[in-house]
Amino acid sequence: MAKTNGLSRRSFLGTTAVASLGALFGPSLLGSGVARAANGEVLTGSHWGAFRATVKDGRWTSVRGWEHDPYPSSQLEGVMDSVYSPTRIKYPMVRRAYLEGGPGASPETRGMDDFVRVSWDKALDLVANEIKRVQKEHGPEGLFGGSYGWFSPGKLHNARTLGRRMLNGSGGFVSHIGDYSTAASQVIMPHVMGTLEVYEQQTAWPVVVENTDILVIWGADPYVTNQIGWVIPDHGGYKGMEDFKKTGKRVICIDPIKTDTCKYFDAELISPKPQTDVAMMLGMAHTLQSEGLSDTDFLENYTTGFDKFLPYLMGETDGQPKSAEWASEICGIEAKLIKQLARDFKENRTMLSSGWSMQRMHHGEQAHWMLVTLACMLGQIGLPGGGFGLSYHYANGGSPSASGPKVSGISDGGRQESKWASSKPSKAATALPVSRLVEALENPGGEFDFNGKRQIFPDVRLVYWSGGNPFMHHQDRNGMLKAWEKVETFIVNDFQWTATARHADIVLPATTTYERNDISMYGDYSANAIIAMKKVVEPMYEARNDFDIFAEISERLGSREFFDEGKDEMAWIRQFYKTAYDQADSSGIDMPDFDAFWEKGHVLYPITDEGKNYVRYGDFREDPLLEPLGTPSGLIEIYSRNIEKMGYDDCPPHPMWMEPFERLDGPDAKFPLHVTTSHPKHRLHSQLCGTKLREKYTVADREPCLINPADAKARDIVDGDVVRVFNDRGQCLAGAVVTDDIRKGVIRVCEGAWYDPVKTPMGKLCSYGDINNLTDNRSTSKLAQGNCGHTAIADVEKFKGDVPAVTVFNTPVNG
Ligand SMILES: Nc1nc2c(c(=O)[nH]1)N[C@H]1C(S)=C(S)[C@@H](COP(=O)(O)OP(=O)(O)OC[C@H]3O[C@@H](n4cnc5c(=O)[nH]c(N)nc54)[C@H](O)[C@@H]3O)O[C@H]1N2
Ligand SMILES: Nc1nc2c(c(=O)[nH]1)N[C@H]1C(S)=C(S)[C@@H](COP(=O)(O)OP(=O)(O)OC[C@H]3O[C@@H](n4cnc5c(=O)[nH]c(N)nc54)[C@H](O)[C@@H]3O)O[C@H]1N2
Ligand SMILES: [Mo]
Repeated sequence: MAKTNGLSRRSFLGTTAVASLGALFGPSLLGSGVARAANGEVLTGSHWGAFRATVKDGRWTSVRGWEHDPYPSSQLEGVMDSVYSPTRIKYPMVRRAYLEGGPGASPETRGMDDFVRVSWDKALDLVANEIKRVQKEHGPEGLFGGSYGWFSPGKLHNARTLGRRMLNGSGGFVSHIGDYSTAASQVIMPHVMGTLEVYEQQTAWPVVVENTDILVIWGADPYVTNQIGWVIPDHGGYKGMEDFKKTGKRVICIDPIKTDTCKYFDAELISPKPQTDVAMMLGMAHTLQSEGLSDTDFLENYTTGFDKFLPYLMGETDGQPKSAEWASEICGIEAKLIKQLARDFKENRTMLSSGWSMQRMHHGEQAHWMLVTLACMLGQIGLPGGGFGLSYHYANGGSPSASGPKVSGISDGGRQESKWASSKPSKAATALPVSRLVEALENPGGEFDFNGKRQIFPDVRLVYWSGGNPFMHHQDRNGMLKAWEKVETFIVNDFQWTATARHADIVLPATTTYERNDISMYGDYSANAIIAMKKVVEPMYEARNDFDIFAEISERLGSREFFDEGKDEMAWIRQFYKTAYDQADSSGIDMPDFDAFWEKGHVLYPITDEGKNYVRYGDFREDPLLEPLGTPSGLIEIYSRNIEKMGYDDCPPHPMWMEPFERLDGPDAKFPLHVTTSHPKHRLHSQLCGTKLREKYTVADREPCLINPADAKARDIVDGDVVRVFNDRGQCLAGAVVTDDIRKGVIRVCEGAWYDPVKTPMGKLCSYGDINNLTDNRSTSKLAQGNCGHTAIADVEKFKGDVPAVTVFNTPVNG
């Protein structure tokens, strides 16, 4: 898509002027919602892409994708709207009960109390004094500062790292390990493949387009999820998909839902029962083996432990061959089709690409382990366009890489040994597997397993969150709320009144990405540009940058020098650029100096031939001895001795079908429908939920609930009805979308809808559609301790009685 660059030098001058005025006077003088008059277009970046923002009289008025972006996200309109959303937090706020009663005051009324506006000084004093108190009384284990979440992609204004830096400079804190995205796979894959696998570059799209005969998209919706990047996405995955589509080659989607991706490719759709993919893969593996189609050469030369897996596959260990017929009973796909797919995959160059939903489930470790095992039996790993890929759907995996240098970013400062040593020593874990915080609150001092280690839960009293939304992202909202009562003080930095902010004791208003200057890479995998993330408008209301908030707190804790090293925003940005500039210099790449870069707004690197021709595991295939994997054996581990040694009852040493604690039609299933909690097309989790993008998708003012016509009819539900989705853990309302796009027996309510609790005659429920009211806090297994966001069964009914209003998009009282 050719676009012209309509940017004049003049408009850049205009925006630079705004930036430097901001730097001179700071937010206090230019804030209060009155941005300096600026006319022109600013290039900046976000999780949704790079874009040009038009500013008129200090107000951001329109947005368009960067001309180098082949596929700008349709969410950009919402990004602009988020700055002006009525959900913005305007001032520092303290929960009244907390302000009056201090730490631990009536924790059970969090989320219901009103807030009191306080001055920045008062708020920062409260925060600093409380950090001091908790660190003194309880040591580092008393304070959780992990702050998981999708904060801004800028290298400086990284709310999570800045928060940790502030805490590292004082008496220490408990952090977290892993993430909600790939918790199970990122722990099992290093045992199997020697790498994280989920965050690695994929065989490049041009190679796939040329060589792949069958593209399998297994439990993924790349057309939707590639909109987003951890840094600024380049959207090269869309170009790859477009080119593949043009070849007319076969695409198969294995998904309970006819996804946008499936529709885009006009792909064959195979819809197994959710959570049964491992059984289906075993059925294919059994077919390959019994029909003499397994690639014995590949298994022999590149893998270890197939001999230990085989007796399980053939039923010699448990009397149950994992035949296609056996699999069919579990997954609901005809045995004939399972067998035919196995043969087709063998006969054709097949790319088994998989998303991550299948590992965000109970026993999620097994899914990708079994996918790898199947790929080994097919023997195409390391061949152009063959094998498996776990990141084609994320951040545009497979978008060919450039080889330019990368900018660095702010660090968390590491442990300040002198400060940490002076605080109370503790035997508790210094970092929790990220989704285990609630368990830690429930069971302080209790033991838990994690990837071969036995550890102790810390006794957390204070939780500080900046850059994430745990009252959206964590499972089992009601259980979580109960556990949270143990928290004496809950501090949140955010720019909007999320459920997390509403449940906090102290709320500090942060700026959005677009109200400050920053720098970042373009393309998570391609890394083909550096973008100057210029400030678009001045901070609204009393919002401050997280950097300045933490610097002020550090000042009060006596560690400001450590925190900011005496540098301001632009000095840090210059420093990050310099790391790239210096590398470029030594590798002979021509890069502009900082001022020229800042004025132009970006540096683009050319994509290399190496990048375009990249084949994942090509080197390993060529020479497994010279290019061994990072596993103990140097080979792909179908059987892991390390996992065997751990002896976990919920994670055996080779992949196995294991019943999740609940599933559709599973043994003792208490509810008749599976709930899938996909990532939303028009949001990034909960981000942009408070914007006008809602007009595009809400039904009866609520989050949509996809339901099959047969399931709807049986419940007398019609399109547009307000429905109640419920199970034993919780309930929420949603708006019914009756559609053949979803398999019978499955409903979909996307994650990320804002939690809006109300009391009704039916009990407490979320009136907007936060599906984590229905999910479960249990972990995937002792190995990875990942979250099970996609394991939930429930029922649905038409909502009777007075429909409660949705209030979560208004600011709270006094907010
Ligand atoms: N049931 C179920 N649950 C799930 C999932 C699922 O599939 N099913 N998916 C899981 C996954 S994969 C993930 S990654 C998580 C996502 O969980 P989160 O990353 O917590 O979700 P976001 O909605 O992106 O929340 C980011 C928050 O950071 C704030 N923020 C953004 N920029 C800044 C900033 O500069 N400063 C400050 N202070 N705040 C900022 C935003 O306003 C927002 O409130 O959810 C998980 N939860
Ligand atoms: N637009 C948008 N893009 C995003 C995000 C977002 O919030 N919005 N979030 C980003 C983040 S943080 C992450 S981690 C990734 C998430 O990427 P994924 O984890 O891959 O995304 P999900 O939406 O959870 O699931 C993908 C697909 O799996 C299907 N599925 C669910 N259960 C099963 C099952 O049991 N078997 C099979 N075969 N399929 C199943 C769903 O119907 C869905 O189409 O997306 C990233 N991209
Ligand atoms: Mo994620």
